Amino acid sequence: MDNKLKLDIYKKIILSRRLEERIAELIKAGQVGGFMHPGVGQEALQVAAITTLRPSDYMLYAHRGVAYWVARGIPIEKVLCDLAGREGGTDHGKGGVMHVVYPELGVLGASGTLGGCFPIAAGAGLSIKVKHEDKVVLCFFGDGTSNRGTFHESLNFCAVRKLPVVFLCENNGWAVSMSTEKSTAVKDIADRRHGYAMPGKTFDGNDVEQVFDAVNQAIKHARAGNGPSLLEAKTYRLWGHWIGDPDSYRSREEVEKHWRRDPIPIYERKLMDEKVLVESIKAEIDEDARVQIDRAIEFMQNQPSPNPESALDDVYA
Ligand SMILES: Cc1ncc(C[n+]2csc(CCOP(=O)(O)OP(=O)(O)O)c2C)c(N)n1
Ligand SMILES: [Mg+2]
Repeated sequence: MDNKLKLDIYKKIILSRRLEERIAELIKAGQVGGFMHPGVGQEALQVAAITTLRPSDYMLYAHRGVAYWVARGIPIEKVLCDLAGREGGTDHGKGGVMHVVYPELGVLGASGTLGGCFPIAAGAGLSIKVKHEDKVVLCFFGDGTSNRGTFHESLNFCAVRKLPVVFLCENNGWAVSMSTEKSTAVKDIADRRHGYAMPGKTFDGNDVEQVFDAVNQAIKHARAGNGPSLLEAKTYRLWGHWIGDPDSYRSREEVEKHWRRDPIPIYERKLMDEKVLVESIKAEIDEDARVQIDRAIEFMQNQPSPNPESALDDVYA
């Protein structure tokens, strides 16, 4: 990773965190009615992983956080319009943030029915193979989602057909109020790769370089025609499951312990030690994020609601 790439990743992580903090304020103040699963604590992993893709590749995001879209380069004002139900959104404000779709950058959306992402990723991978395209698919999913039956069907299919799909589990320890320990027999979800004879590994999802290296290697493997991989990034959801979640199912000590592993100060310290980041640039990056977010919120607030007569437009039938 060169210094430019490191700083670019850092900027996107900061923009994601600041945007989510503002979204939480807007929702709590009743200024937007949208629903949102915050990704605070998981930004480093999402940004570093997506940075390994080319613009022509496909990705399916999981339901948590804004960093996927920031990392992919979807204009943040569009995402805010999706959240707020305004015409300027990627889906004209009709699908909410669970359905941000941006085909220009291969963003195929998320599946509100968790586990729906796996067969969609397999289908995208199959289309690449049939059309002999030079593309790959990156499919994010949570630890809880890994226990759906579609996981088995899709990973086996991708392995048998050697499809260019990288499955990346964001293991944040919880699925709403169900801990991974209670729901999942294996300690490391990537161990399931042995059942599908595919490569993969478990790594620290709060360490930008570990994520980048592991995902980059799996993406290259897929691009070279060698088939799918199963990766697992260990991370933690630092906020509640949704904005407003009373979060009463975890101890405060547990959450506190993980705040000490917040990926942002970890990466900042690393970049400062390497002299890639200095206090003045850090302040500029923060200010730039604030300006971008202010502009995007203003754009969103000036957008109309979608016309009710357009409700059935874009519906496939
Ligand atoms: C099939 C299905 N079951 C339940 C839900 C409700 N639900 C939404 S998010 C969530 C938790 C998912 O946990 P995980 O996959 O670990 O992702 P995380 O929320 O931790 O990021 C659940 C149960 C759903 N959307 N779809
Ligand atoms: Mg989870």
